[in-house]
Amino acid sequence: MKEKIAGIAILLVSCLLWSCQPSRTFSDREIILIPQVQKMTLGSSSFRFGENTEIVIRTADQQTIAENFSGLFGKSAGWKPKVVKDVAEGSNQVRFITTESLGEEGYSLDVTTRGIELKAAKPAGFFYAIQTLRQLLPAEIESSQKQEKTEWLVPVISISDSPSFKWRGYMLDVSRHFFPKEEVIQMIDFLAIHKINTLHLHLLDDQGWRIEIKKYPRLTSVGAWRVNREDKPWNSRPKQTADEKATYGGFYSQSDIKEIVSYAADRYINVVPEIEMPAHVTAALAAYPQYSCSGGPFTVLPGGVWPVTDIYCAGNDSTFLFLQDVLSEVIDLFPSKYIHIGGDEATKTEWGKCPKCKMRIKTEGLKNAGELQSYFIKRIEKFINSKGRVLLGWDEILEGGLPPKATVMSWRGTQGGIDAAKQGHDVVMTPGQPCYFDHYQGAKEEEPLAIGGFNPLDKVYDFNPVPKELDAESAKHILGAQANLWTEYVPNIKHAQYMTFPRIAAIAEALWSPKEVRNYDDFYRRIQSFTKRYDLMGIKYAKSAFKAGGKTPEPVKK
Ligand code: TNX
Repeated sequence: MKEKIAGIAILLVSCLLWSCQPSRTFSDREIILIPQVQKMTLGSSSFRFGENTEIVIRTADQQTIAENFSGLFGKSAGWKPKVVKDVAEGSNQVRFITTESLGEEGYSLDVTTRGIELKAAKPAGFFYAIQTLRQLLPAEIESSQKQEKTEWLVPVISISDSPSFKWRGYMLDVSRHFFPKEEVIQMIDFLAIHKINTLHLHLLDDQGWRIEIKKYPRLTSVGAWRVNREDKPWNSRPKQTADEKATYGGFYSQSDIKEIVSYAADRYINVVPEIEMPAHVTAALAAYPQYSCSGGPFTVLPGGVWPVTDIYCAGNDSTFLFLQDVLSEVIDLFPSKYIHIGGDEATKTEWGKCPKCKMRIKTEGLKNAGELQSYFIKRIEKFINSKGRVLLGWDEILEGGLPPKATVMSWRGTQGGIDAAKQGHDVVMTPGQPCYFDHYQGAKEEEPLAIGGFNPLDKVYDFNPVPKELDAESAKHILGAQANLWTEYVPNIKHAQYMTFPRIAAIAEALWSPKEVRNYDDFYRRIQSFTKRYDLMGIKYAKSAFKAGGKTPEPVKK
């Protein structure tokens, strides 16, 4: 009896202590979420995270999500909420509750003073619930140093949320400049807080081949390296001479790739590999010149050359066998449904001269070199489909007829995407304006040298991936959109971050949040506070985005 009373007393005292902890009520303006959520109702008071807070999960996927979240406290608070399985409901818990009705990526989040409930149907939904919860916590949660003074309060709030588009992408060109595995992994973390779910890696181009292929070791021993002309402007870099060694570059081993893919998967980011063909392949031809029309020799280009006429030979069956071998290894490494085969900017002068290509045009009954490109891509599509995957390509794959099951990435404006959607093909929108993050984001004179163009924050924010020209039926084919960071003018990861942030926040909101909650002025206010997280996470971002109120300056009248 005595023990029972003592037990009840302890319980009462600890309850009292718990509820006596100061809490506070948050105002609307303090809730800084990016991308903005679909619906939220803010209440009064708050929930306090503390050493005894438990995160209650049921499945292995939930456990990974919870452990990663708890790990943030490990650094910034100096303690970690314990992740526990299947314990009885109590106070001071964050509970994961599977709720079938919430779709692929949707979730709800209910915070009371006693505890937090996260509901989702799928692990991705729980992941996004946790990202929102993370943003409700003080920005100091992002710090890697112990924060003595921070109170880990979250407002009492009720949120229900799900994305508008299912493709929320970011492309990193790792060919023009190479970014080591660790830098890509860090970028994945930075993308994930914005609920970006696709990382497209542009793995090869004329200036470097970046992925180990076991059957063709020269692709990386030769193709990953170029002469170092980084001291010269991109478009005036002389080619490698006979007495020079190629020392500048790098590549991902297959084990690096596995690590990147699995790190991304734990953050609900699908990594889409791009294996360019038939053009933008000088690095491959430097290693294996036999797959060109002329036979070479070639060297990996240290900078820009235009046009590049050395492309794969479409008349030679061994080219296709080579590409199938490469794609087989790639497909084994990347679980992605989509395999990107490039297809852009193929200058076909060599095909016009090549006896094998001419023969192919004849035997296949093709009209011209344009149709030969379509033959090339369709033949590769058959192979990709035979492996259970979907071919994705730049909008040039429309020319000469789309492969029957292909998905199109529309980059030369939106027209390619409109045509493809009308033909019943899926589309990812990535028009140069405003999706190219290699373009300027502020006044030229004040920005680091960029390729050109002008895609400021407000233009990115206002992007609607669904063109007016599409009726409701065709509009369903627009999977979403993607920001592309080409890196001719981006020599290191800090510069890549500068070009990416804060514009990625703008596109993330354009792709996630419904029209009703989207408002540029409000976003502009939120993103300025949000940069406190960027600072604490060590993200370099363009402060220049905040000049002129983040609005595109009026063109100067002459
Ligand atoms: C066009 S977009 C390219 C890239 C360049 C980019 C520069 C596309 C499919 N091809 O090779 O890097 O412009 O903005």
